Amino acid sequence: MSTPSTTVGSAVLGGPSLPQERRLVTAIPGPRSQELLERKAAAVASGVAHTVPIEAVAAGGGVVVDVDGNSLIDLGSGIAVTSVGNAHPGVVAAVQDAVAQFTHTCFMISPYESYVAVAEALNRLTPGDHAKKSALFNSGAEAVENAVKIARKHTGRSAVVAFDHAYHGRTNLTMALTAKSMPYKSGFGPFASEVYRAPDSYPFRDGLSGAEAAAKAISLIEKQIGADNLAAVIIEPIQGEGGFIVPADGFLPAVVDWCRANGVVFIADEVQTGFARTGAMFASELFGIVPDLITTAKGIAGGMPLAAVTGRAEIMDATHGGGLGGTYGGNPVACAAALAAIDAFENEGLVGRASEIGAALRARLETLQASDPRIGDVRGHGAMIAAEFVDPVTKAPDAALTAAVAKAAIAEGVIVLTCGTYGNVIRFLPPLSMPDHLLQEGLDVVAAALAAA
Ligand code: PLZ
Repeated sequence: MSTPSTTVGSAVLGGPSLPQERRLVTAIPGPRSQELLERKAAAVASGVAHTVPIEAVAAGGGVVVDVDGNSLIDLGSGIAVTSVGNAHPGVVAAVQDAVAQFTHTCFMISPYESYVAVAEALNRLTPGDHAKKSALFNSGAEAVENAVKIARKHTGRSAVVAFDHAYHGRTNLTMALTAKSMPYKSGFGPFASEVYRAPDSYPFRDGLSGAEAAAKAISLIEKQIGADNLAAVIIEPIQGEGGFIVPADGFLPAVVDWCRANGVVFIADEVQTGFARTGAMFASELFGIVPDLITTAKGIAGGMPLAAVTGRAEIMDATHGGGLGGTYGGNPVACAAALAAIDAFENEGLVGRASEIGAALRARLETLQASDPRIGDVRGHGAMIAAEFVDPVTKAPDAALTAAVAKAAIAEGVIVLTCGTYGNVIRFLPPLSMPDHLLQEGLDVVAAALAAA
């Protein structure tokens, strides 16, 4: 066995001090992980599935360590959450300090400074130099729900447009906004009303320019809904769960221009793309757009649950006092974590690191694609890159191949996630603390899995 884990007693300490190596000492799952998974099957609702069959006990840098002593390369960041690195030392210290001061007062009852400081940071960092305000919540879905509430209050209109391949969450309104039925919506209706779907821009499959795709969407919106009825258009600048779909140049600016001309609130859902992930602080910057409202979560607080809506002050202030809130929204421990994570994003070169990781991922995947026509498309920005697997002749999605490659990679100690409306995309979302050698080793394993599939 190679380098032992950092241990105190029987506990494995996480964070960057973990040995940065892929290490398999048992099959995945090992015997102790298997025991937990049996308890899970007996105690946890079966609707709550899992991708990697392990009991995680520590994580940091570029690895997740399980109870059996296996060290897996993390190419998923817990779905784009631990961008600053798992158990980032600054986040850990901030959480420890905050939790020892107070765990909760409820910001709506007794306000505290860290919430205000997070709002100030978001107002400063999000795209656009207009006056902005923020409100904090617990999850991405809750942020999206509140962005829609705010847009409706501001406009006095009720309709909302979301796009093909969209993912916005699992609550009732956000299920309605989400495009894919299985597994997110099937059997869970009836859904919230006044939600309409427009075609997105999906260059690999629609063959349209950005201007053409925007014209198609806008025509549908005008004919089927009417701008006068429309409160908001919501879109992920790069669609995440839907398949890391990067819209054609010009698509997003044309939609934003139309919204602005028609008094419609443009909401960028940057829950997955936000906070350095795409090689920009926010993906909207990559497309030259300034959203009216922007929803954030995931990467914002290094793994602590926190989410936000940030936007034009006059829109954010349209709501009556007491109209927004929640018991836990902007919890002080989560806010302290966010301030530490934001400090890391700004001062540890993580935007640049995301671009470096992206260049390495893209180069490797494009090399694979050149000799393997089953990789139909390689796309994404920064540390948010994906490969779409297809039938080489018909371009039909190949979900079976995708699942087989992901499963084989996980069995070899590399955490990869799939996505896509057709389940035929492998996405790479490494923590920005991922060392180069582990990134390359992870890609070696994926390449071998593909060759064998
Ligand atoms: N908006 C763009 O990506 C969360 C969820 C995976 P929550 N995506 C991962 C799953 O199967 O539940 C997401 C997102 C975008 C909103 C959300 C919702 O964020 O924090 O999961 O509520």
